[in-house]
Order: sequence, then structure tokens, then C-alpha cells
Amino acid sequence: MPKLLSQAQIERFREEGFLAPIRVMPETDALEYRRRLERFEATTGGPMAGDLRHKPHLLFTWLADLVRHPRILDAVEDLYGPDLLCWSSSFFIKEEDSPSFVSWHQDSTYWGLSRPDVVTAWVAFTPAEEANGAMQVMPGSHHLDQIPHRDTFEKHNLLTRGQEVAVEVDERLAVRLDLRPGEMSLHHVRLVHGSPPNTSGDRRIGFAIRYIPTSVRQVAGDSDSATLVRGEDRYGHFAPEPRPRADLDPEMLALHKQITERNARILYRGTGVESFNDPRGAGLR
Ligand SMILES: O=C(O)CCC(=O)C(=O)O
Repeated sequence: MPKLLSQAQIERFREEGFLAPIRVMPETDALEYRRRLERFEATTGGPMAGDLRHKPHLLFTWLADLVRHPRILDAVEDLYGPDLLCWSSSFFIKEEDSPSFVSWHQDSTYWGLSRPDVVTAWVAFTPAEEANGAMQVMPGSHHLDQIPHRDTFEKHNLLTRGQEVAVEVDERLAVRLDLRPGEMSLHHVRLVHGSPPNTSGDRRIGFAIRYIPTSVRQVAGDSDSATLVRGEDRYGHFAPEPRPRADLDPEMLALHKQITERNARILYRGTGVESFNDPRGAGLR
């Protein structure tokens, strides 16, 4: 008996590779998440950048709660079973009227995970719609195997290497995933997706959370870590990550630095870029 999704939604995810919209929380709660993010940004004087956009659930208690949100986990459990790791999380923020975009890509390309059993919950802190560059997906493309990508390192591309699929995408077949604040979309790691720039007068803020069943392994690096968010880890393929007890706790900041440096080495392997703060990398700087 599924916990949150209907049987029809589960089948649709298997056929099309995505689901949206799914309400996670009331709009007012999502706006409170936005306020928390922006309170932090006010202390640094600019948009959250560099390695802080990666795995911030290890630094902020409210994001640690969000990656464990029961409605998100219920939906993910309906797709991938009861033993779940949060492998990663990232902010995808497009500032108002800015050229930032996401090229057509498959998430699986550089993540180094052993199987394509990976799902992203993309949670909207603001509306996501045509004017501000909502995500678009190619339905059913997750049935394709890994497609070759080329790295562009385009400076406005939010992806680490500015990678894009090296095949023609027929954009007429794309579906836009409009979301209200507090709603999420779910997408499969092989689904071809991307998003255009934000031409609106407000920021578009999404928080992407990557979940895997505990049986998946990292095969691209000597070691990797993940956060057990539901059930039991009987495999131990990933070093367990602790939950932050306070925002920006110095011990967690040190651990986060180690973890994001290791993740950057996996994601940027073969390019000479070694850190999410390296200006040579494209992406969430
Ligand atoms: O935020 C976007 O527009 C794209 C996000 C994305 O590529 C992802 O979550 O995998």
C-alpha cells in the first residue's frame, strides 16, 4: 500500500520519469524557508554561493529537517522502498532578470552512482513558472541509457561543468513543471531536463534533494558519504553523515568542507577543477 502517491502516479513515474506538482507543505511554510535562506544571505551580503549551495542540509537545521520531511520521504519510499539515503542536496537559485540557466542534461552523467535508482525532489521556495525559468523535462527520456554529454563550462550555466546532452533535443516535446511555493516535482536521474533564464522581477529558488536506496554505491571515488533519512542502512556503502544541532556549527562547517571537496573531486574528475569555489568550474558558484 503506497504511503503518499497513488498507484497511478507510481506507474506514471515509471513511464514518464517525473511527477509534479506534489504538495509538501503550505505556501506560508515555504515562504518561511525562503526567509531563513535570505536571513543567512543578509549576513554574508550576497546570494548563497560556492560550496555552501552543496549539501547545505549538513549546515542548517531547517534544511536538515527538510531533507527528512515525512511527505517527501513517503513519496520517495513509494518509488524506491523504505531504506533511503539523502545522497546530496543543492540550491538552484536564479536571480531576478538574470542569464542563469540549466542546459539539457541527465543528472546521472557525472554522479558516479552504481545504478540509475536515484530520484530528485525539487522543492519550490518561490513559484516556478514560465517567466522565471521553471524546469522543463523530456517525458520518457529516462528510458534511454546514459547519453554522451559535452562540457561547455558556460559561465551562466548552473551545472558544475555546464554539461549538455550531445544530441538534438526536440523542445516541442518538453513539459514545463510549474510549481507553487511548497510544492515539489520528482524526477528520475536519467530524465533529460533543463531550464531557461529567469526573466521575471523576482528570484526563483528551488532546493533539489537527491535520494537513493541504501543499496546504491559510489563507483567513481574511493569514498563518499550520505545521510540516512529513513529506515536502515544494511549495506554501509556510504559513510554516515551526522545531523547538525545548530546552524553553522563549527564542527559541521569543517566536516562540510571535507565532504564538499571530496564531492567536487568526483563531479569535476578529469577537468583539473577541484572545488565548488574554483572560478574555473561552471555552476553554482
Ligand atoms: O533548477 C533547475 O532549473 C534545474 C534543476 C536540475 O537540473 C536538477 O535538479 O537536477
